[in-house]
Amino acid sequence: MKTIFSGIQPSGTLTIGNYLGAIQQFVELQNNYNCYFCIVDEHAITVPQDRLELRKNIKSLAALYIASGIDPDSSTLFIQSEVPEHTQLGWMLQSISYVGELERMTQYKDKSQGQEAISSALLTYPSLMAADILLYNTDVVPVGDDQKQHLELTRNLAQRFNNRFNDIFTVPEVRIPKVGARIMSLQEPSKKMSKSDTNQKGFISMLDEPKRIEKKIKSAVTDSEGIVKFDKKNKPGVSNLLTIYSSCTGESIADLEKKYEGKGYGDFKQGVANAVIDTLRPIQEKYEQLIQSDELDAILDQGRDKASLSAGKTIKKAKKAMGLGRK
Ligand code: AQP
Repeated sequence: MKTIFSGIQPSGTLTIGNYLGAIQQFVELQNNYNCYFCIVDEHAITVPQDRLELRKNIKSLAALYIASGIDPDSSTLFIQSEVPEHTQLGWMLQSISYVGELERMTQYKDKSQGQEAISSALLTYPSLMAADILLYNTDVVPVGDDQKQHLELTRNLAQRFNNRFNDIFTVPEVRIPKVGARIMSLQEPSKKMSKSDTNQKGFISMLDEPKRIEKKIKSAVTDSEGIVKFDKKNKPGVSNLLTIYSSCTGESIADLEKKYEGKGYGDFKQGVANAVIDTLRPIQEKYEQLIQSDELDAILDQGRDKASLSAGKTIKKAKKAMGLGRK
């Protein structure tokens, strides 16, 4: 059975973008792959985090993974900082990463823009991400479109290590969903929807109440044309809403365009809101049960132990290949 690894940062409450771009495909894939799903808290600290908020977000993310349909008995769900091999291999991979290639990452450029003091971890984060993936002999990494460049770097680092030291890492393939790979901000449809966006109206959180979802979608930026048509270049707002609608219901974009032919944006936005609310309702109900139970800690303990077993074997081989330690 092939192996999948994917991680999500506990840098806020997940958005519908994280769900449609990442979690939804994890749920589909989990029966056919050996899956590792990681809460990458060490990535979250590449930008300042409030200690108590971070703790809360870690637990919340674990509950959201499970509430969305991840089965913790067949998949390994764990927290990155509880398996120290991640930072160990991350450091080793930093030693073969070049500053130039790290500086070329668009996420680094975006997140460092306008910052007075940029943490060095923000720059070296892709090497840690490569370590996350390579520790588990990962074959496939399912991610949203925004992570494509980091995945390319991971592949380069794996090949570089294998050529320079010993052939121990599997070079992973990236898997990007056909629809929903990049959900855009509701307020600035040229920008990716992000959970850490300071404009609350730009994203739909997976835990938003139905009324709030409706309000956010109704105030989403569209255009003055009044025609429901997919045209990313000229109608980015409407195209984004069509993508969200289609990813939530499984209806094709062409069918949705037909359904709303001759109707205004009011009807269309109500349809989008209903689709999102119906998608999130069962997840929110399950989430409420889980977040109040002790079950989560037991699941995360079990995940940590399973992940450590595999990570321990890889780090041993990687250290030996590089000549670290005594044997
Ligand atoms: N807008 C999006 N559309 C589709 N997929 C998305 N993903 C993120 N945003 C979208 C996918 O979600 C997974 C987890 O992402 P992450 O939390 O590790 O980091 P991120 O990509 O930086 O996500 P955010 O929400 O934008 O977080 P912040 O605001 O903290 O930077 C990945 O598979 C990603 O592709």
